Amino acid sequence: MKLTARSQTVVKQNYALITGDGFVNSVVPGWSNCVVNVVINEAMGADFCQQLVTLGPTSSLKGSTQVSEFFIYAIEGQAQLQVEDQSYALKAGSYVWLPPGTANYTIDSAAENTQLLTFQKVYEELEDISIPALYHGHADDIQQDIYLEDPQLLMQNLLPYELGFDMAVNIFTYLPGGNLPFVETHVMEHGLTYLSGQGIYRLDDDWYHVGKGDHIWMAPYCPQWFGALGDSPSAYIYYKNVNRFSIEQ
Ligand code: UGY
Ligand code: MN
Repeated sequence: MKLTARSQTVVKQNYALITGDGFVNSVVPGWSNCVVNVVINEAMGADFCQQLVTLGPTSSLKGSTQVSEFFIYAIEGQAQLQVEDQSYALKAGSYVWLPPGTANYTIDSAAENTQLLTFQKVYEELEDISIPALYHGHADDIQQDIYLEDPQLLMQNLLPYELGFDMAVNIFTYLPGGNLPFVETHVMEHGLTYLSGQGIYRLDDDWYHVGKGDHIWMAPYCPQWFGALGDSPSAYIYYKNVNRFSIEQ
């Protein structure tokens, strides 16, 4: 099945669909010879930052995380991440979570057109829980769990489900015809990037045809639903704030 009526960028108070048609590059001090698209951040109303970074052989990204945690996922290509005396190969599907307080990181030695997706958020410390150490892995090594008892819906949790982590990053794969079983409305917000396939996303009372290369921000309580279209699986990677909801004021 071929579907061509893909949606264009829409930015609303409660959500944004960013399809890349309006991207303008941003300069990040310490990052050179790369293209940085700030897809979602506080200026939009979000409580985190999501960036798409395109690198090549002369790119060099140097920085420190300070009060934020920094999640990096390689969408395509390859590059090398250096933190202190450790080196990590980033190839399609690799990811790294850098804790707050990481003094010096460097990303370089990238292949042409390497694409990295990043999620950054100010880390919320808990009194009795220590901050996790750097965490890394590859999506191929993470098992796909059946989501809400529907074998059409496969969920991969890239980060451990432990109180030390206040963000979750998951890859959600829908087999052809799969859809969320209900319209979700929840306090957590999302930043999402399509990795493959296509489908219809409901955001508030609006419906969009979305697919590979599109990004979505969903504010807390934005009603959301997704149904996959086409004859190949549909997958997106998404951020969610977790583990820090309090009833104390
Ligand atoms: O984890 C979630 O809230 C997820 N099911 N939301 C979504 O895919 N829009
Ligand atoms: Mn959700």
